[in-house]
Amino acid sequence: MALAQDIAASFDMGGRIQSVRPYGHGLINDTFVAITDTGHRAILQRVNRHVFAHPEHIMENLRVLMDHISHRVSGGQTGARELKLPEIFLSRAGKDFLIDAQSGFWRALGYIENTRTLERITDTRQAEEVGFALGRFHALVHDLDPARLHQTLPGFHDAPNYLARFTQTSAQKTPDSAELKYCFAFVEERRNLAQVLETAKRERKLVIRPIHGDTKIDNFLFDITTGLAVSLIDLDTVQPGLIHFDVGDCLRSCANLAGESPADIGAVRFDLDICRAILQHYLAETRSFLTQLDYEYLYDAIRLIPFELGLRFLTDHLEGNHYFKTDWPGQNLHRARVQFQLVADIEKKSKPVKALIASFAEV
Ligand code: GN1
Ligand code: MG
Repeated sequence: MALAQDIAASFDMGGRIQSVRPYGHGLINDTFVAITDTGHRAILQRVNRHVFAHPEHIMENLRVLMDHISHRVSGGQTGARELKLPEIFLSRAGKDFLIDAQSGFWRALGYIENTRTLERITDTRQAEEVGFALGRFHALVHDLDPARLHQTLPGFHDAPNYLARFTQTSAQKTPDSAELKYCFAFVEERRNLAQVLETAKRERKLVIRPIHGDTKIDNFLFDITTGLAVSLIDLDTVQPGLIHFDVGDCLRSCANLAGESPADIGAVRFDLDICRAILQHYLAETRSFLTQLDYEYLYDAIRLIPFELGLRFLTDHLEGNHYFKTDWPGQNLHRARVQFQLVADIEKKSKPVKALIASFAEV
């Protein structure tokens, strides 16, 4: 905390720092909120260097993104509703980040006032807002050349690679609990699923575009007064990818009303009403540039991304929890089971989900 306070004072936030407190529930970076004597708030983050090999690339991407979006807005091409991005505060040395004595990588971003995050979606209007915000984000960046963005996390949604790593790690372990046995068998039955998007990408059926990369519910900001979604934050994983990663990730997070760590795994469901509301409003923003093939791979993405995240949690559990922060020893195994339960429910509902997508594709 003392370090975070020192660091906060080394950024130019337009006032003297009054307090610095831990903030949010991120599983990767260390996040704090700093308040100045002028009443301004800023989000201060130490980026996890074990995850991001080149954190400076995150900041370069953010500049490219902001430049592109402000261009679009000033060009008058967007509708009246705008999506806000956090401003970047410069360090007192005039840079977008600073490195502390232990090589820690810090950056400070503007806090978007009068907003809140939702722990879970409680009505379809919020789901419509999520769909709008993700769709608008994709619409704003779809004409940005993805080659202008760094790969901040190479292979971030490379499911075959996650599967290969799981296979290697699990080969050295005997599943010694009913939970592990269940998870191992669950993965075995779905080995073929892992390659579906990577194959489509290789065969050029799907297009590489700039994506957000981490579209869970926690990263959507809602205006406290109006309830409208006004921002999509946590832009560390903005990089070239498939919009399918974002849509799949958004639905696996938002349509699972039990959340990522429920006490009762049996309560995990894929909610069709939430799915419908998100997709409808997402597609209203993106249909002008999506292709027929994009629609054809949406169901696969919705099924794949929770499977991929389950694999990531499970592998991290087996490897000693070096990647995802945990509060208790079996948490990553528990998280994996939650994602697999969600996959199973999506599979059970494959008919209505596919019908929904088909109905939107025809409009
Ligand atoms: C991580 O950045 P954070 O903690 O919100 C992870 C995502 C997972 C998510 C699951 C860089 O997100 O991929 O979907 O946890 N981010 C990274 O909660 O690995
Ligand atoms: Mg993130």
